Amino acid sequence: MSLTQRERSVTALAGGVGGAKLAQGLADVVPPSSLSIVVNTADDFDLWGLRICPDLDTVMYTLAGLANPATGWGIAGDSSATLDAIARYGEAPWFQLGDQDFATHILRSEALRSGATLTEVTGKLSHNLGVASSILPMTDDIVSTMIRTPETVLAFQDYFVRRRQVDTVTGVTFAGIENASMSAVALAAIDSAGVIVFCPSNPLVSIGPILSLPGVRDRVRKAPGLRVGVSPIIGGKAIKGPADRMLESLGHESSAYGVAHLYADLLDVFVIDTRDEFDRARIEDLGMRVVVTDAVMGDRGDRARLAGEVLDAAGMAREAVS
Ligand code: FO1
Repeated sequence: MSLTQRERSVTALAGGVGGAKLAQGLADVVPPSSLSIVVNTADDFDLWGLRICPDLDTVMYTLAGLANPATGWGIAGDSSATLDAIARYGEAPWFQLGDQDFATHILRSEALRSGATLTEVTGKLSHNLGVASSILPMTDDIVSTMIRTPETVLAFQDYFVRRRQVDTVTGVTFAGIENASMSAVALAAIDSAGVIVFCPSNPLVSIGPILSLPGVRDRVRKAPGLRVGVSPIIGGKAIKGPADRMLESLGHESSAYGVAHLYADLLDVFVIDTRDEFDRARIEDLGMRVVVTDAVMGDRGDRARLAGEVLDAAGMAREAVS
């Protein structure tokens, strides 16, 4: 990869643990002033008067080197005295919030109540944790993912955490999206990026809300940067979470191809795992280049390696079109 390519600014679209892992890899190979991560906020919800932003916090803790390696979310070594005390009052502690994690929610909620935007609060919190790249909430408005099942409609974390993703998903909607707008800084990050990276996040409930904000899909499609996606599905299975079952129950293929198909109008390059190489031609027929590599991210070295390959792929694609 040429130096000029690497020096170009990179904007990643991310949500969930897979997104945070690649974001950390990118942070290891891209100068912080050149890296923005636009994060899904449609998983956010209120609990005990606090605003909880799981995807923002997962990215923030991961980039700060604080994330719990066992779960990918929460803070490593965090204790649960507060949650235990809440349970003593008879409240069911269905959502695991550690004591240190509570500090984030308390300070964020207070700042939001005082009139700060989520973008401002996230900037301050991540700066204080030593994160130099820009973590940008997709919007400062409230958008909430709703999951339709054969029986009912569930708020996202009721489906995801409280009910452990046991329900068949028959529909996904984003309440509030029509009146929401992408923040000005996130829009600018998309418009100015040399490379836009679609992290290996759930395409339906992590990247889906970002692209569903009014005008954003079109904006990404017309952005001057190269668009590179990384498949969150390997060998037909989600690396983590319910993306594979969700894809199927919503009528898509649970495969790298199925994800590429959802992004067919957007991507210049799609990065897939070696196990999916057999599908290369079918994905290329969707109109994108395919790069085959080891797409599983274990340790930090793996994340940086994959991030480097994503940027290399963008360089290759640009050379191919120029
Ligand atoms: N995920 C779980 O599966 N169970 C939890 O109890 C849980 C708590 C939690 C607390 C803070 C946080 O930032 C994330 C947390 N997550 C938990 C992860 C989160 O629900 C999901 O990773 C995302 O919303 C899906 O992208």
